[in-house]
Amino acid sequence: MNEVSQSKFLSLVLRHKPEEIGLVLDQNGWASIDELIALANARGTNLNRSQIEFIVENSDKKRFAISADGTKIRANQGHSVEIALGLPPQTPPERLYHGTATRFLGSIRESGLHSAARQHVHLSSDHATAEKVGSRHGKPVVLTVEAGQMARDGHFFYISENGVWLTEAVPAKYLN
Ligand code: HQG
Repeated sequence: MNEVSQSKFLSLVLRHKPEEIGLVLDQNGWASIDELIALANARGTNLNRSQIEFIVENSDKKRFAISADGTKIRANQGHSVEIALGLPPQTPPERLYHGTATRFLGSIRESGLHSAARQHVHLSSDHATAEKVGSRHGKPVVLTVEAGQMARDGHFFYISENGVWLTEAVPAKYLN
């Protein structure tokens, strides 16, 4: 398995389906690295400690983090499994961006942004990143989110360890 497939495998088991290999995440999303390697190897997925460290350090989006004591790993964001990242609420910049596909616009105008299968709506502080995220779904369009106003109105924002802004949902009135 190459580095990209290994990274996708880590996303699958650390964000969405740990049960697929029998892995258990703690309430903050951490998994034991030794256990992860043993379970992966047991089902024929080649993965070792140095490959994991390479992905954590070099993945383009810094998707994963290793705990301070070096024994555990978790995904920084993107979860569909219910875990608490334990991030403190942060004051967002006045505007944040969300990239989506043009075909979703009608529904988004009606019901705002919801997190679909994930735990949070993902927002970027820059337009270019949002455009890239949107193009994963089709013809991209970038929506501006009035994040400052949302925060003043009592909505919470968090920033993941890899710099993605997260919030539970964005009501349509804050979108441009
Ligand atoms: C859309 C990647 C219809 C939403 C990226 C999005 C990101 C609606 C899709 C991270 C809607 C969900 C997350 C509504 C939202 N009606 N469609 N009311 N509200 N949507 O993949 O933000 O490479 O769950 O616009 O970089 O695209 O995996 O979210 O198009 O940070 O690390 O529903 O995934 O990171 O799609 O991407 P997703 P996303 P990784």
